[in-house]
Amino acid sequence: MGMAGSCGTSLCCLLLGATGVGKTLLVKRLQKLSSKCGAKDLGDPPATLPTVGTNLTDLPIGRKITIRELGGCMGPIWSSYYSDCHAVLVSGRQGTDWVREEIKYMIDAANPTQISASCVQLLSVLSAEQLTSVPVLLIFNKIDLPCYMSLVEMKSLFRIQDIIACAKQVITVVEISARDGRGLSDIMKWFQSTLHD
Ligand SMILES: Nc1nc2c(ncn2[C@@H]2O[C@H](COP(=O)(O)OP(=O)(O)O)[C@@H](O)[C@H]2O)c(=O)[nH]1
Ligand SMILES: [Mg+2]
Repeated sequence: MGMAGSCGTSLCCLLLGATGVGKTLLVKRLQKLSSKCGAKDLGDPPATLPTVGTNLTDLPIGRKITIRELGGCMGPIWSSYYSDCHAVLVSGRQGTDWVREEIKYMIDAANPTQISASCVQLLSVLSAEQLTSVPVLLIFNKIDLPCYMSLVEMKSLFRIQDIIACAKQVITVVEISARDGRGLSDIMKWFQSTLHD
């Protein structure tokens, strides 16, 4: 069971990703969408504070789902939450900062040891033994921001297709904006089809 007790009877999902990619805002949006009133109008994005440590949120989607947000700085201990995990959401942002950072790493990657930290983190998640049969949702957030690289180009830079082909998990990719709400319904559908039982 490990850390399992922390989720009680609900299904544990881990939400992983670097600081600032929009994990907390995404969780707040999903919470609003899954609440009884269904919130057709999301309204202005609520303010988020940088998450210190970890953050637990319950979503009443069919069976109760508990999302545990773990930021990039927690990377070294992500694996202590892998046991009893039912799904993993890995988020990255499609916005300019992230792309710039990744391009920088990628271009510097004439030196093969300099692959981007987030790519390495993703690969380490996918190769974790406890997660071999856990469904994975790969989230590209902030599609509302201007981006000088198309998603197609970015996916090929990250070799997303190779990663999906080599991984043991079923990986679904979604493009979203936690700010304007695009793609959030795809995440809800993913939860419903992945975590029904
Ligand atoms: N433009 C835009 N900004 C976003 C989006 N998602 C989150 N943000 C902003 O990014 C910042 C960091 O978000 P937060 O949820 O705290 O990131 P976290 O560190 O991953 O939890 C906040 O200012 C959010 O309002 C998005 O889809 N589009
Ligand atoms: Mg946060």
